[in-house]
Amino acid sequence: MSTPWLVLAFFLQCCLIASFDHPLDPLNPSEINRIKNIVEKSRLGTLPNLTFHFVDLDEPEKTDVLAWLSSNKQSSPVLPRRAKVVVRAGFATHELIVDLASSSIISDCIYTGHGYPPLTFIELFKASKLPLNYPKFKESILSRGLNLSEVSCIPVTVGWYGEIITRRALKVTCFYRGGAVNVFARPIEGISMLVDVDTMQITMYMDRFRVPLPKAEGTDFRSPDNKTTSVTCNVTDNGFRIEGHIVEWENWRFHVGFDARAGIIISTASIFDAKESKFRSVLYRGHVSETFVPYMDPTREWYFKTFMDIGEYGFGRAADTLQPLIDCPDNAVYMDGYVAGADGQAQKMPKVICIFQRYTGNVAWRHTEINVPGKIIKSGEPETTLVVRMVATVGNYDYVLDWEFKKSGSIKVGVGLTGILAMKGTSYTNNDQITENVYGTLVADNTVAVNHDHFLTYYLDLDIDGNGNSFVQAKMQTARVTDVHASPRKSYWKVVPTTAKREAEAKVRLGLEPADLLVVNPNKKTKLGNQVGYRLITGQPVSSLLSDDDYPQIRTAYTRYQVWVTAYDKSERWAGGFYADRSRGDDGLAVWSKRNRVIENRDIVLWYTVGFHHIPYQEDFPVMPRLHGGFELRPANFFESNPLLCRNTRIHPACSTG
Ligand SMILES: *[C@@H]1O[C@H](CO)[C@@H](O)[C@H](O)[C@H]1NC(C)=O
Ligand SMILES: *[C@@H]1O[C@H](CO)[C@@H](O)[C@H](O)[C@H]1NC(C)=O
Ligand SMILES: *[C@@H]1O[C@H](CO)[C@@H](O)[C@H](O)[C@H]1NC(C)=O
Ligand SMILES: *[C@@H]1O[C@H](CO)[C@@H](O)[C@H](O)[C@H]1NC(C)=O
Ligand SMILES: [Cu+2]
Repeated sequence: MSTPWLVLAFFLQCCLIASFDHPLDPLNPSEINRIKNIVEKSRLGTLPNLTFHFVDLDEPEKTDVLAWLSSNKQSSPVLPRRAKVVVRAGFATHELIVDLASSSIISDCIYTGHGYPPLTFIELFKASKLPLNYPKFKESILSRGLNLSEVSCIPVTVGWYGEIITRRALKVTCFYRGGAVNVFARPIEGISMLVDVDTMQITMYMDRFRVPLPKAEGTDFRSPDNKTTSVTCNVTDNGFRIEGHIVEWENWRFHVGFDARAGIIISTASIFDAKESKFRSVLYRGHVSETFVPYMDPTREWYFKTFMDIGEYGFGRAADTLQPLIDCPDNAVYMDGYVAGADGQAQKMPKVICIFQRYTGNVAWRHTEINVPGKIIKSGEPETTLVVRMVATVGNYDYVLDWEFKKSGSIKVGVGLTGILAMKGTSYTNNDQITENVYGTLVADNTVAVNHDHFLTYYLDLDIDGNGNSFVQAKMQTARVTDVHASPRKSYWKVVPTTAKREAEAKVRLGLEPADLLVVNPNKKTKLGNQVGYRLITGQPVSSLLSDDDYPQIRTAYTRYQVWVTAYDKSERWAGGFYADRSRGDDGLAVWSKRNRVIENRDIVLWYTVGFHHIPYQEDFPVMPRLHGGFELRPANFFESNPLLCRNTRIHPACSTG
C-alpha cells in the first residue's frame, strides 16, 4: 500500500464520522431543558418539592452503538435518544427514563431501597447558611470571641453507621476566615451539627469543647507570581482534530463526553493499525466511577468523614473552569460541559475539559548500534502524547484527572491530588507536646492534618478487537532447574497464564504474587499466534486498611481489591452503588461480582482502583504540591511489532502489509 492512499483512507474515515452526531454524545442544553419540561408537565410536576438530582444520557444498547459505528451512518436507523433522570418529588425518589423523540416519560419507578441520589448544589448551599441564623451557633461563635460575618460553613455528607432508619442528612463544619482566604486552614473545632435535608433544618447541635483557632499567618495559598493570562489557541496547530465530541490524533480516534457524575467519559476509543489498514477497538467506555476518602479520626466530630464524592456530589458537577497556562498549557483546546441544576435547567460549565498535545521530554524509543563494523548507527523518536484533562474541586481537595493517549497504543490515566488538606484545630504547637493520638500530623501551630486515604475506582470497558474478551493473569513463578547436567543455574522464573472463568477468580489484591494482568481477545491472534491483548500496568498496590465490619468499609467493600472484572451489564457503572449517599453496601461492584458470572470470552469490564494512603507532611501546608498516581493500559501482542514505526503518517519497511 502506498503512502498517499493510506493517508487518504485515514482522512476519509475521519471525515465521514464527523458530520453525524454520535449516539454517546452527552445531553446538550436544549435536551436537558426539554427533559425539565417533560418532567414538570407530568404528574410529578404536581407533587411538592420537585428537584432534579441526576440527569444523564441513558446510553443506547451497546450492540446498537457498535452497529451504528460500523454502518453507513446516513442510512442506518436513528438510535433512541433517552435520559435517565432521578428526581425527588413529594419526598420520594423517582427513577425515570425520558424518551426525547416522543417527549414522554417511558418509565417511572419509586426507589425504596437504601441510599439517596446525589445532593444538589442548592441543598448544599442552603445547608451551609443554616448555622449563621441558628441561635446556639451564634452563641458558640460569640463565646469564642469570633465575628459571625467571618465564618464560612461547609456541609459534608454523613455516611452510614448502622442506623436502621436513615433520612437525607448533612453535617456542617465551620471555619473562620478572619480576613484570610484559606478557609479550610482555620477550623472552628468542637461543634457538630446535623441538618435534615428534606426539611432543611438543624436537628442536632453540640458544642463540646474548644481549642485555639489556628492563626491566619502562613495560610495564604495564592501564588506570588500572577501567571494567569489569556492565550488564544489555533486548533489546526495542535496536531489533532475535534468534530463534535470526536477527537482524532495521530493513530487514535475516540469520543470525549462530559457527565455530571463522572466528568470526562472516554468512549469508543480505537487505534489505527497501519499494517491492517483499519481502526481496531480498544476501549468502549472509560471513566472514573467512584471515589472513597475515609479520614482516620474516629472521634465524635470527625468519624463520619468517609466521603464517596462521585456518588454523593459528582465529579462533573465539581469540575472547575480550567485556568489557561496553569491547568493546561498554551496549546490546549477547551470544551464546555452541561449539567442540569436542581430545577432541571441546563447549566453551562465553561472550559471544564482541555485537550492538548504534550511534548513529554521523554524518549519514545531509541537505540545506538555500535556492532556494525565501521559504523555507529543511532535512531530514536521523542515522545509526544495527547492529554484530555479535567480538574474536580471537591471542597478542600483538587483532583487533576488525565487521560493520556500515546502513539505506542498506550492509554495512561493520571490522578493528581492537590488543594488543601482537611485539618482540625488542636491545642498543640509542637510535636514534642503531643502524648495522645491526634490521628494526623501537626502541620502548623494548632493545626493537625488528619490521616486519610483516596481511592479512585475506574470503570474500563475494554473491547480488545471486539467484545469477546478474557482476563488473564500471567503469573511469574520461580522454577527449579531439574537437569543439573544441562545448566549450572538453580532457578529461573516461568510464566503461568491463568484465564479467569468466573468473576470470583478475577478479584486481585496486588503485590501478593508477581503477574502481568491482561485483557485479551481469545478469538484473535497475531500472525505469530499470540492472543491479542492489552495489559494493565498498575500503580502502587494500595487497598483499604479498614476492618471488614467497619461501616464505611461495608459501603465500599470493593476497595479491598484493586482489580475486579465483571460481565458487562449496562446498568453496572457506579462502583459504590448508584445511590451512594448514605448507602449500606447492598449495591456496587462487590455485590455484582458475587453473582460470579462467566467472564471468559465475554464482554467484560475491568475495574481498577488508584489508591493513596495519605499521611500528611508539613510541605502539604498551606496548599499541597501535586501528588501523582495512575495506571497504564498498554498493548500486549496487540500489534505485530512496535506501532511507532508504522503509523498512518509515515511508512516504514517494517509496516508493509506483505
Ligand atoms: C416544599 O414545598 C413546600 C410547598 O411549596 C414549601 O413550603 C417547603 O418549604 C418546601 N420544602 C423544602 C425543603 O424546600
Ligand atoms: C465583623 O466582620 C465584618 C466583615 O468582615 C466587619 O464589617 C465588622 O466590622 C466586624 N465586626 C466586628 C465586631 O469586628
Ligand atoms: C493578577 O492578574 C489579574 C488579572 O490581570 C488582576 O486582576 C489581579 O489584580 C492580579 N493580582 C496580583 C496579585 O497581581
Ligand atoms: C490557524 O493556523 C493556520 C496555519 O498556521 C492559519 O492558516 C489559520 O488562519 C489560523 N487560524 C486562526 C483562527 O488563527
Ligand atoms: Cu490526601
